[in-house]
Amino acid sequence: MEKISPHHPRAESLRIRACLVEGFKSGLVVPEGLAAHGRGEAFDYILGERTTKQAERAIEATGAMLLLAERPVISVNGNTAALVPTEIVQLAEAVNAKIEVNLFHGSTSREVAIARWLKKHGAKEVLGIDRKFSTRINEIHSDRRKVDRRGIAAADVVVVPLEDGDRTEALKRLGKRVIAIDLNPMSRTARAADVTVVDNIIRAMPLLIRYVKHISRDSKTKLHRIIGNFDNRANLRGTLKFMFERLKSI
Ligand code: PTJ
Repeated sequence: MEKISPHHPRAESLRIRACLVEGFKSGLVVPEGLAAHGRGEAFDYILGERTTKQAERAIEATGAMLLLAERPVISVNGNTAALVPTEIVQLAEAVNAKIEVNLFHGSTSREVAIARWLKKHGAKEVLGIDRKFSTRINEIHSDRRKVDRRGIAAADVVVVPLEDGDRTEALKRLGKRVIAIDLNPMSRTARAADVTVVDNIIRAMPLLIRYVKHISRDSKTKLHRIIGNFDNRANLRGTLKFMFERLKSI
């Protein structure tokens, strides 16, 4: 990876970009993933590249929902795999979730490369690869319709980081609870999800793992209360207001 001076004023942003470029070169990320990252960066810039109060609230609700879930699944695409492989594995272990590769731009070789990469980072099992367990969700109108019988097809809660719009709505129609991580609070995914974490996945994942550890011994009643007190629409409105105020102050 190209050396980035720690003194560069935008060192962290350059480091994240370099991760994606490496991911692209090694066959994890599609070219469209680089464009998607650029869109995310623009929103992150408006957020001040910080985790907002609203994002923290959504992260807490995410932790509670995952701990209460019976069959939670973390869906992984190219960008997510390139940016936070270790954290995906740690979160899955902390909440006993399955990890499934699910791609918008479907490709067997990329699925295999992503599964291999996640295993290199400690994942014991990665679903979405073995044709034997493959099934379809017809309501989804992209390559993402191909899912694993043991994973997304059977899940009650699905985490969908850096997502395109169509799938969240379809998963909701199938009665699943959906948690999105998306820097764009106006996206269809952000609006359709039960919980939307509007934050850079790079910051959100370590924080989510910390929250999960913090609340993992809480009673089910307390976890249900955290979810009951969380209102995604109000939280998204709060995020938009935060962005608006920040733009005004700039
Ligand atoms: O690997 P694949 O084939 O599954 O494809 C992955 C991409 C990301 C290309 C695909 O899902 C896609 O086209 O997504 P979209 O529709 O561009 O949406 C991606 C969303 O993620 C956008 O709303 C971005 O703002 C957001 N985003 C980008 N980078 C980050 C992010 N959100 C959180 N953290 C980021 N680092």
